[in-house]
Amino acid sequence: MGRYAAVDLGAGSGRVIVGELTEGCLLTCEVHRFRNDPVPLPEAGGVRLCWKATELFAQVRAGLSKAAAQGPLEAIGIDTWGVDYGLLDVDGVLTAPVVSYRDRRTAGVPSRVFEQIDPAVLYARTGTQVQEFNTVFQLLSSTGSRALARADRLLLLPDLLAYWLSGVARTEVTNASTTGLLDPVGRQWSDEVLDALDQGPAIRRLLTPLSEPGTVLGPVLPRILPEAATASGAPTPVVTVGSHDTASAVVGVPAGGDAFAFISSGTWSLVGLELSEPILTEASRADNFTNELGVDGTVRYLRNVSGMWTLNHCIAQWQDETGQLQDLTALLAEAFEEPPLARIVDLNDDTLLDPGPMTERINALLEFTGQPAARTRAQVVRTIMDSLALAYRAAVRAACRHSGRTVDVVHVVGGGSRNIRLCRATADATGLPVVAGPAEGTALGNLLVCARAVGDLSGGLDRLRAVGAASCALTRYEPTHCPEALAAWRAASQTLESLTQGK
Ligand code: LRH
Repeated sequence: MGRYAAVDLGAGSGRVIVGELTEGCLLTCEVHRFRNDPVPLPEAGGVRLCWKATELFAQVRAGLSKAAAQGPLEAIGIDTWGVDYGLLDVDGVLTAPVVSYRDRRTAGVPSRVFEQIDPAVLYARTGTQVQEFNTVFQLLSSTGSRALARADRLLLLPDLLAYWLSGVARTEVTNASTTGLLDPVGRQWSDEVLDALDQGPAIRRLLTPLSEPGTVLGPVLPRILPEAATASGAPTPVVTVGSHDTASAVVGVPAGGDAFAFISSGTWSLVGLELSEPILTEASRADNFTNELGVDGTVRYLRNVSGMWTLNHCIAQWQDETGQLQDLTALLAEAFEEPPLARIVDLNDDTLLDPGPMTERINALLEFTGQPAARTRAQVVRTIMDSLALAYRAAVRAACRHSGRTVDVVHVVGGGSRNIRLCRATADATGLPVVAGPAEGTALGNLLVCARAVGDLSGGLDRLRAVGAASCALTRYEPTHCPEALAAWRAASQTLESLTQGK
């Protein structure tokens, strides 16, 4: 029936995926993939880790151009990771490179901000978990900079790419909910937070109007991408989707009903529940939950769990040290020969946040918490996998506790859904069946919302998810019933709790 293009940018790689709607299924095909590595750039007084924004745009164009060469496109939707943004001057030109959220310019900024606004009030107004890289902290870290003074508009990354494609500057609301400046109840910028900050007026004047997912922004500019056209020959419209990648991933969860937990498993694992209202309690804040906005008025109540980031950097380290490509499947097989739950670390520990060699940092954490060192690669990988499954268990249980909801299944979408051993461990750790797939859940969610935005699909999330579920192969993992194994997971979860207490 129709063809749509999803631009899905992750912090390690980007892709353009075409979806074709036929007989109630969305058939997807990746037409372009590219690396996305931040680059350190000198700046007065230091070095900043930056995204190559214009190069990313060039790759997006190249991918869309390939997609358009294969047939008409009825819509283009863009999603990326959250929090990062570009600043544009009155002429629409970037006033500075787009800084990566992994840059440490925000170190210590939250505590300075809390002199202006009480963290409890900030949470009650925005529902956003404090992470140093939240947009609000990034902005306040560059107070007084020329880039900020010369800026006329702030556009989050997917909105910036959409602006470069269509000339229309809007802020899509699911990604706006990662800024720390949004009121998740009214789904509007939070006047109360902006009023409380010294820099509030300077920030407010940069913010553009908000759009919900599924809004047609406008046709792609013919001078930017002349080849992109619909079946009727008009320039392809750029539409807003869940432009925060996790929001699109949650649309791509092949669930029926609402008794499910989701894990969107990529560089980060985002673990939580889909709710109709945010939870803004002190208990929720203390437990590091965030209320991000979802498609169709929903709230993604979730916790960020790091994990694959740590594993990926271990693998890169071994590759550098040995000069040999590491085979993840073989590493996982060896790791799962090791005794289970022998070592546990808090994967969200600040010391694991920076890129670079990881194994020493993991061993430092093990030593600090009185555990045996992980001496082999298999032991390191097993430590990460067990710790990740435990972190999933903790997040699912805490989300249920805070929301009063019960769930009967955990859906794992994203690259991690291909990791059979992790999926099995997750089923055992949570005590719930795990349904794994689709691995490209984010692109699928993006495409489903594209199709609906231009009228090719109708109905709510249930309907979109039914089409999504019919479009991919899923694997189900049942949890163990072995009492000893269950007891071991219970005991290990108490260890993890003691490691994370007070953080
Ligand atoms: C995952 C993600 C996550 C953010 C992080 C910056 O890709 O969007 O939700 O916290 O990247």
